[in-house]
Amino acid sequence: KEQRRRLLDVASRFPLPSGCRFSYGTAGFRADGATMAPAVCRAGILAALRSVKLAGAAVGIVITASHNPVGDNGVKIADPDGGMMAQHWEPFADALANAPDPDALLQLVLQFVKDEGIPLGGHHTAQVLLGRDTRPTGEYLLDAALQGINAIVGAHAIDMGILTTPQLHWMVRNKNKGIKASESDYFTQLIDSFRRMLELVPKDKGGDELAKKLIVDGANGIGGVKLEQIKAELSGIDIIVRNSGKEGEGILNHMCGADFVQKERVTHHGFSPEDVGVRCASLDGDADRLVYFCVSSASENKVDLVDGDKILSLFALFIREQLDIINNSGSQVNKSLPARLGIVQTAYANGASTQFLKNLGLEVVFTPTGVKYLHKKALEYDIGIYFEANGHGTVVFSEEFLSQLDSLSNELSSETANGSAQYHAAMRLMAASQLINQAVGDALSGLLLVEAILQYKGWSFQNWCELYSDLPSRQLKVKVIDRSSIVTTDSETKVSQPSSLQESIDKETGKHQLNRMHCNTNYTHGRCFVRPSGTEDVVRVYAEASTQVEADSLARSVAHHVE
Ligand code: NG1
Ligand code: ZN
Repeated sequence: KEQRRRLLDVASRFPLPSGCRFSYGTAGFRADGATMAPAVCRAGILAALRSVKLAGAAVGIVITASHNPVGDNGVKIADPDGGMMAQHWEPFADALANAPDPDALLQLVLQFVKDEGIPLGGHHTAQVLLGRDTRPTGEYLLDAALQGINAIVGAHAIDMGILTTPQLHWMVRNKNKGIKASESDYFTQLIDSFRRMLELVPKDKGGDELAKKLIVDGANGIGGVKLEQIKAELSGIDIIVRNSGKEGEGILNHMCGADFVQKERVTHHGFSPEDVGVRCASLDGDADRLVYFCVSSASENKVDLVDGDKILSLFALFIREQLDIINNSGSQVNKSLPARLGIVQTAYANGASTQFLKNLGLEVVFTPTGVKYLHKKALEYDIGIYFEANGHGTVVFSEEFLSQLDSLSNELSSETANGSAQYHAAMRLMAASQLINQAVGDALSGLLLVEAILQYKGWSFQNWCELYSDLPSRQLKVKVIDRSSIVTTDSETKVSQPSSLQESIDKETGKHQLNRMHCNTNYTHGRCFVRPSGTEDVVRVYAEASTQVEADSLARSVAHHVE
């Protein structure tokens, strides 16, 4: 009775405006922040139910719209392992968000509780951790989420404050593992593991002063704020934060941030000719995306970009190198550590990166767009590295591998080998596994791992950038009446419906050959695919060809077929 009353009550407090339709897309619900309260409240109900279902394990809610404009907002749910909410709950999430009135909402919940066997009504408990980014609608939406959570009897909400998205995911994960989970624990882990990584840099490497200077574009979001808090404790790099979100610095994600520089390839607001040649990193509004760039020409404000694919390539090289040292060092200690290393990309990965990774003999697999797919795939390996081209990604280590690594390090340290290359390599992998966020892609932890690896290799930004050259590519957005009429298959690389569209794409693609310079890829024609976005009301078109002119024209002609 009490439960029913609470649900009816909360639903009547947040009526659904007519004409609103929410869909739990690539990364939860997103819309204009001012219209989001009903969906966020219902996400609160959903998160509490999820926790009840999972025997009271902590579940997370993040209120953010990531790289999208400041007026937008969104909400997504993190499962107890710190990853995205299990996908089989998404249809219920959609139905709940769109329930037209309190009665319909109550009936939906009761039916779902029954179908899923959620022990509601018993002596259950539930806990939900909440985090939000710096958007002005964040506080108001947080309140809507709290009301939703409190509508479930026995549910307990814990507001963790203003955080980066990956911080909240990390906290949920740690809380459920019964290990330290506060923000200061998060910072301590980053700072300590980064220091250990630097201690393991070979003595002949350590760079000059320029190599230590790093300018970080914080997208006027939360990432810059957090970095400012810890940068003094990060010895070994000299971080300058621009677009830090402070009063007067600019608007969230506007002409700045990882999405902007990755798509536009020009310098941000806040950068000047004086920055030519300096290594720069760019975060997105909630600091789960990271790309690097270098202002290459002051006059044309052009940049050299290192995107998620190249960050992934750097991580893959580093990890492979450490595994090789451990397994083939030929040192006096003959211990090995078998490890399945897997690379996970999406169709948006630049073809040159895929070829580079395959040439290294690495196993590369593809999933549809969205971290929920990439992360899950990466977990199938001992070490799984995944990145989206836009800069969202991480490295995940299996528990089993980590425990083998731990015992190997112990053995090596107790023998005469504690100064050996093998021991150092094992320690580097251990430190990297603690530095890089195991729950989700995290720009802050990714940035520190990049910096440590560049120092380890003694590499400049240019050395890294020149690992391979990106194929020219173009991404376009097309507005259509109903984007769901386009259905894709084969990890989104082919359109299955309408079938005539794929025929047109094939025809256009055939016209654009890759010239010989790029023929070391495994295809010689251009590449193009389209898919409906899961976060915006658009269809995305992606094209690659041998020149920028051709990539642009391929994308444009396919966009015409989509319209
Ligand atoms: P959609 O809108 O489904 O393409 C975008 C990004 C994803 C992911 C999500 C979540 C591209 C092409 N797509 O998804 O990679 O980051 O947003 O923020 O970059
Ligand atoms: Zn983001």
